This record gives sequence, structure tokens and C-alpha cells, in this order.
Amino acid sequence: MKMVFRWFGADADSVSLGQIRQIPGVSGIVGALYDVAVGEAWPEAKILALKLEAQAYDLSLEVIESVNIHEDIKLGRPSRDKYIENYCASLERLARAGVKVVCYNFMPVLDWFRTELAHPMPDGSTALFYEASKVSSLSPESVVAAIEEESKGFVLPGWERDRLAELKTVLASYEGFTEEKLFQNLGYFLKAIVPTCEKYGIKMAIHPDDPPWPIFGLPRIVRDEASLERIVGLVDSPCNGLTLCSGSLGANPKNDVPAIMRRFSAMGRVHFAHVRNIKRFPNGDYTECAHLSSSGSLDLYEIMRALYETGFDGYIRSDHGRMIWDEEARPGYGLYDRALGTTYLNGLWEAIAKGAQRETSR
Ligand code: CS2
Ligand code: MN
Repeated sequence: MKMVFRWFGADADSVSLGQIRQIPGVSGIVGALYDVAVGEAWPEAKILALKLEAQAYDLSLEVIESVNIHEDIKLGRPSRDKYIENYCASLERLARAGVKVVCYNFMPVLDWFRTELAHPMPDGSTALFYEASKVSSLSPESVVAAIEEESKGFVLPGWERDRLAELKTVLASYEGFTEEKLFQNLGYFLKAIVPTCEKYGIKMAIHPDDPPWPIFGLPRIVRDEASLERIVGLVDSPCNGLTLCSGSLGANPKNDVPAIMRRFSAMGRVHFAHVRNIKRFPNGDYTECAHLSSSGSLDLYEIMRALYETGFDGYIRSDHGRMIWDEEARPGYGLYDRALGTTYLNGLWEAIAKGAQRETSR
């Protein structure tokens, strides 16, 4: 596995490349261009500039999160072909710059969703929180207003301003839109881009819906073992792969996260893993928490063991952290708790690897 760390760029991140470089075992950043409108082709010069910026700190740029998908592609509008062409141009340029994996999601309109960005924890830290009963009483508009207010001036991934500005119109276009239609449009998109991926050696990795169930009547199709199975079958190529995010899938107690990791990693379809913990409550609420297994509902040892035992050699990163030690940062994306998470994942991996070696030499 290759340990990486998400970074939002010098002018948008409270964390610096100099700090990331000092986290043990981190070989590269997970980056993106945030000033290119969704649907436009990414300019080669900007990709190369980001790569050089990272390289100056001995960090690679081999994973992009995300090249976002234009809503017209998800909706299957005639204009999708133009946007798919631009997408392919971005992929070709990214591959030429040395990028190996592109993470993306196929959630209509909204990306990840929480009801609170700074929920107080008993230890004095804060974390992102999902209050199930609150969701039914909220409108997407009120959620957007709350997110903007709580995000401390940082633009949150998936909640970019241009996306939110058109929220009402975009929501209206999804009225009556079905899961089946969304699957078909994902299939159309994948069939169109996989030849480019294969030609240039770049792998796509779809991120699960977060939370993994429909919200505000919008269909969500990347949410459990069966849907992941259907997605990898849409195009039979290693370029049609997955980002498995334990915290996203794990919000549904029916998802056996280690088993899902094991199954798709053994198929060679997991190119990127987001490994973090969450704590579920009986009423359907859940909170993000420290990565440590005993802090939440997921067994991170079993998740890492599933990856190790299936020979996982893709990219991995810690995901959303709590806000600790008075840090002021983008919610979920501070330095300290994600660095602790990274170190914990590295420790688990070393212990699992050495345990396995000891077993075989006995
Ligand atoms: C999520 C998403 O994994 C995460 O951190 O918060 O915003 C994720 O980056 C996208 O859904 C991937 O396209
Ligand atoms: Mn994730």
C-alpha cells in the first residue's frame, strides 16, 4: 500500500506541504484543481504546477480526488457527450503528468452530507455528526445555509459555491429521476471513458455515497456490496475501480466493511482506500470519531487485515478527522487527527505484515 494525504492547495488549506512531509510514511498528496469549473477540461499547465509544488516537498501526485462529474452526465442529457470528451481530455493530461488513480463520485447534486460540522465530543474535541431525525425536517437549502455558516470560511469538498448557487434548478431536474436511470448513466459514462483510461494507464475509483442511502428524495447508487458488484460489472476492466471508504459504507450497520474490502480488493478493483472510523447510535445517528477501533463501531484492524491479505497495493489515506488541540481548519480535514489516523493505520499495517511473516516462517 502507498500512504497518501489529502491536500487542498496552498491558498485553500490550513495544512502545509511541509507539515504533510513530516507525517511518517506519507509518500504523496491526494490533490485536485479547485478553480476549474465542473465539466471543463483541466489545463495541463495547472496539473504540472501542482505536481511540481508537491515534488518540491518530496511528495508525489499520483491520486486525484476528485475530477467531478457534470450533472448533465448523471442526468443523461444530450450535452453529456461534450462533458465526457472534456473528462477524457483531463484524464489524458493527468496520466501524462504521472497520475495513476482518479477518485470520483456519482451522487446527484450533493456530495457527502452531515447535519453538524462541529459536534462537541466528551473529550473536548469536535467532529462531524449525522442526526437522523433532523434530516427529514430539513430542506436542502437550509442545509446549504448551515454548512456555509459552520465551515469557517473554508470551501468544503463537494460543497463548492458554483454547485450550491444552482441548487434549486438542479434539484428540480432530478424530480422523478430513478436509481435505474442513474445506473444506466453511470454505465454510459464508464463505457465512454474506459478506453481512454486503458490507453493512458489511469484507473478510475468511484467513492461510495455518504451516507449510503438516498437523501432528499435523490437516488444514491453506490452504497452496499450489491451495488458495488453491479458497478464493477458495468465495464469489465481494472480501470473501472473503486475507492472504498470505510466511514461512508460503515454508516449502514448492514454493511460488513471488512468483508466488502476483502471481496473487491481480491478482485483487484480497489485502487484507493479511505480508512476511518465512525460511531453509530441505535437511533440511526452517527458521529465521526478517532480512527482507533475502540473509539467507534468499525474494526479498523479487520479492515486493514482484509486489505493486507488480499495483496492490496493501491493508495490509502486516513479520512475525516476530529478537530483537536485547538486547531482551526476545514471541518474533517485538520492536520492533527488525520496525522494520528495515518500513524495508526501504518502501525496496524506493520503489525499485520510482521505477524503474517512470522506465521509463514514458522
Ligand atoms: C468525502 C467526499 O472522502 C471524503 O472525504 O468527504 O467529499 C469525497 O472526497 C468525494 O465524495 C469523492 O468524490
Ligand atoms: Mn471518504
